[in-house]
Amino acid sequence: MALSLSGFLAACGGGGDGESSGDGGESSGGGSETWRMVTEEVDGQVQYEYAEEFGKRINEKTDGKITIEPYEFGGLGNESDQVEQLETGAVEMAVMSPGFTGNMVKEGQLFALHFLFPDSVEKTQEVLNKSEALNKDLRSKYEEHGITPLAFWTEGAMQWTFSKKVEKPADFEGLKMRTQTSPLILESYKAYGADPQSMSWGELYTALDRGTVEGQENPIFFIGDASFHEVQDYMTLSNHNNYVAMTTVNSDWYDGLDEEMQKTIDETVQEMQEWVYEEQEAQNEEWLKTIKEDEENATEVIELTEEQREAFRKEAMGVRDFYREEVSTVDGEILDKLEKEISEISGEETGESSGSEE
Ligand code: 6CS
Repeated sequence: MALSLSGFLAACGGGGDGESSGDGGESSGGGSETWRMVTEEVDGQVQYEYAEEFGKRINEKTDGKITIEPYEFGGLGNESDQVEQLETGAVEMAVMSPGFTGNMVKEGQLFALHFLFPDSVEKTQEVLNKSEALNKDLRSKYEEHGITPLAFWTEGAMQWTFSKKVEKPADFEGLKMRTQTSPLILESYKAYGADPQSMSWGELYTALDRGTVEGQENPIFFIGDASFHEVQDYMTLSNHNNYVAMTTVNSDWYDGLDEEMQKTIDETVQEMQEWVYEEQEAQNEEWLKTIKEDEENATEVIELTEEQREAFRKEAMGVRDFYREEVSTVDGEILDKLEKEISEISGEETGESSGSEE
């Protein structure tokens, strides 16, 4: 995966089509505009498909006035570069993972907490749609950095892959685990005794192949599409967390749009919540089948029992205290509120054994 800075510079130079971008909604070329939307994934994967579908809908609703140019991962740099591009307004929109913004928005690291969201992906999406803690309180924390998350959505339950069998916390002892960059993700793996290190996913296939790292977490579609299963012998179905992505915009750019345009964007973002839920579900189901049937790159798929998951849950709970005491800048207030909302929606106490709802 070549990370092309020249692509980014070319895009900043106007993308070669003379159309406007990042100028607070002003247009050129007969009233037409192009907005750039960076994603952390490549063609065919959920985030990129999202950007294409979102662009199609916006283009139709604006009678062709607005064109959205989706960028694949690598087109404008790596995940951390993309955060910076949105923050500075070099791009207008981004699909972004909180796992790469932890050094900037400390509170957003709550997505790193294992066994926080309901076991059911559907209920998790319901929480993401309805939560005031996320859509109001956490949103305003991002806005302090010039980034507005318009929606949070799941890309599916997270699973683990390894070069060795992992079924209990002790199996993590000293295991070199790849994570995204948010520091709390690393803490979550230290709690199991692992030796985590962060890196871009663009380097991950090679790192797994060479044994630089021995394990990683991701939703199944991503494990399959990025071919991580080819260089890993085991996949542990742990459902230890949900992969959450955000539809984000540069705050100044968005605030500078007229009300009608903001409404069109907001409505489309809301419509897309159901669309992307179905997209991730279909991709995750399809890839689980494909990985299981791939005889050339055989992967042993281990489904953890509720008892086995409970052992991980126990070890993970201390990380919530760490978040409240060491990470949060508001004494864990957003997490407390989110936990209440999760309990109301799932009908369960968060953090206690809940049984599988799949
Ligand atoms: O593991 C990662 O870093 C990548 N995983 C997904 C599902 N999307 C993009 C992200 O960068």
